[in-house]
Amino acid sequence: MSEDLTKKQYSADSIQALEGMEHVRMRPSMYIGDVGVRGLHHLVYEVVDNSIDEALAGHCDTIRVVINEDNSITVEDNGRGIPVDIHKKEGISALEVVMTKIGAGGKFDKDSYKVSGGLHGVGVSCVNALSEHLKATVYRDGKIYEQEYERGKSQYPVKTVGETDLRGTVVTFKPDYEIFKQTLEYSYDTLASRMRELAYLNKGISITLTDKRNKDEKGEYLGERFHSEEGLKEFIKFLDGNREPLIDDVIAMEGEKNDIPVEVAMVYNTSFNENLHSYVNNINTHEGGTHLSGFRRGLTTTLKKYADASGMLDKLKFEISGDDFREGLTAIVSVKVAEPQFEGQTKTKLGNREVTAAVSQAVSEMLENYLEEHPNDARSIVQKVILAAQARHAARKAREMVQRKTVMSGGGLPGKLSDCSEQDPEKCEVFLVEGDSAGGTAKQGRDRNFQAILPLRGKILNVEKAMSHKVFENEEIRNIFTALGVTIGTEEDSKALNLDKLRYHKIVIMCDADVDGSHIATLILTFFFRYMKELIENGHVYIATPPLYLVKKGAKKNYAWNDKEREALIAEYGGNANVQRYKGLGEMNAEQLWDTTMNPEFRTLRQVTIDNGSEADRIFSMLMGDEVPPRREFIEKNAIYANIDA
Ligand code: 0RA
Repeated sequence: MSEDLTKKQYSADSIQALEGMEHVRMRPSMYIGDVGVRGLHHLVYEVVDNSIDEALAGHCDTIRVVINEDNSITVEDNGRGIPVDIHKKEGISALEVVMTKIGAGGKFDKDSYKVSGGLHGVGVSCVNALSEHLKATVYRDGKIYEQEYERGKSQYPVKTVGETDLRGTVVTFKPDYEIFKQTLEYSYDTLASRMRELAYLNKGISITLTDKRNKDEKGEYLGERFHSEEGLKEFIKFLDGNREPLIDDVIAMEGEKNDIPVEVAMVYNTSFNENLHSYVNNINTHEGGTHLSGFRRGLTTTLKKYADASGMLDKLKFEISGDDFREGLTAIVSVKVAEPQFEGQTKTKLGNREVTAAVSQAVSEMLENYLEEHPNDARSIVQKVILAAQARHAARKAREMVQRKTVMSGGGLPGKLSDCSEQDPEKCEVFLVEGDSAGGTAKQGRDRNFQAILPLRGKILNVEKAMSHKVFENEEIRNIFTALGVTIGTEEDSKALNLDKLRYHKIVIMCDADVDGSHIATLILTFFFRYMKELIENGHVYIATPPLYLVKKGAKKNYAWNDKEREALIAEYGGNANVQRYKGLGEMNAEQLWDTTMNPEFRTLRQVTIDNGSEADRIFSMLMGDEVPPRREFIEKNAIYANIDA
């Protein structure tokens, strides 16, 4: 390091900058969250964010993202181009400052919304530090400038490489294998859903995604262009495409309240789910916060006022609660906050107090207008709210039973649960097993010290289509609640989850490796997603992967999880091997099940994660239709392999 520096005679400040870059490489998770699949994709978002900022400042309208053949990424925009003149304080070009100084970020403009907190806004220099190689090309003032870096260190001063009429910035980076040890492979779908989301959140900007690793039958690269003229209104239509609308149109507004830009769009559908998605400066705020509280407040007060005045509530014998106004509601709240304070476990909860009133007022005005202009829709909404209130009333009894049973220690556990002896939840695992027979095998095969088995009867209830009291009345679902030690619902919030008494930190869904098994796994996942989302968010939910084949020859035998492995084994055994296809867990004996699927030393568990909340919501609403294949595909695609026992 010092050799490089003396050669180039960097100033003292840039030595500090380099040390900053070293720190990023030493502690990458502090900057990008993790060095797994998520962190890898985060690098792309970080670079794209800079181009989005340039677009929001009004200087660019097109962003191109390319996944190159070698899994490097190119992000190109038609903005002003990062300045290349010598930065007075640093004594090096502004481009180099942006690329190599932690915290410079390239956000010199005062009027752009600086993003701090969360994991965004750490700057393109972080991406540079974590890239084996990065090349920046700037089209500006008639010239093309270029600079390359390796692991964050510039390889030469910015040079002019040609002339041009164009303007813009192109960044190509290859994530460093020394940092991203788990995988270097980009997921097209993951990037596509984020780019789509960004296009909806920032209307008018065109974002293209091209995958140069794959060509279609016509020899063209896989790719999409994301562009929205109507923004959130279209986003809502996209999210709710698989649901039946209750009202004619999407209710939407856009404006500024107390200097805070607020955008809201919402619709009611005939489902029983509440789908609220909130964003601050384009960041999905999973944990909600003041903007979401403002939305809820505005919605509740306005609808309540309308419902009271309509006389439709006169015969109702109990109070309407806040929840009742949100059943069948899909809504997006997007605000831009100059200095956001992020709180919460994952730093995705907005803390700025002033935002609540701004959003609440915006929502009230928007809704009042809509209700006044659409009396039929207004009646439909109020009727839906009344129905929700009645159902909630009915569900209360069922839910209270779930609560009471769980509160009792020990004795309240479901009879079908074969518990483990270990008491420390962190060390405990529970397998949710499809069917009593596989449950029996699992019970014999497990390590009873730390592994519990809960057999589930056939197909559990599809919660996507059921009202919540049906869900709480369902025996299998009640068993899951009590076995896990999870309670739901308080007086204020009927959907609040209490995980304090969670009895197992690993919850493993173990189903047959076939279409039916995938269906059952999806039903269970749907239940977790709708009723115990934090369980997934906290990384407690896993899917077991039983093998598909047993390959035998003489005394030799081994398992295969896919066709490639099967063929490899056959080749290894010199052909002519006996291949048994496992159609279900039931075909394995206890020992085989332990060896392949349950033993922490050999098994592969797929950890279930939520990359993109709105996309997950859309997919669950889509998958719970009648077709099984997309369901299966979803499970295979969305659970990442994780060597969680390492
Ligand atoms: C600050 C000033 C100027 C451009 C940019 C930042 C800029 C940064 C990025 C990052 C990716 N794409 C970008 N495009 C532009 C230019 C100021 C000026 O020309 O007056």
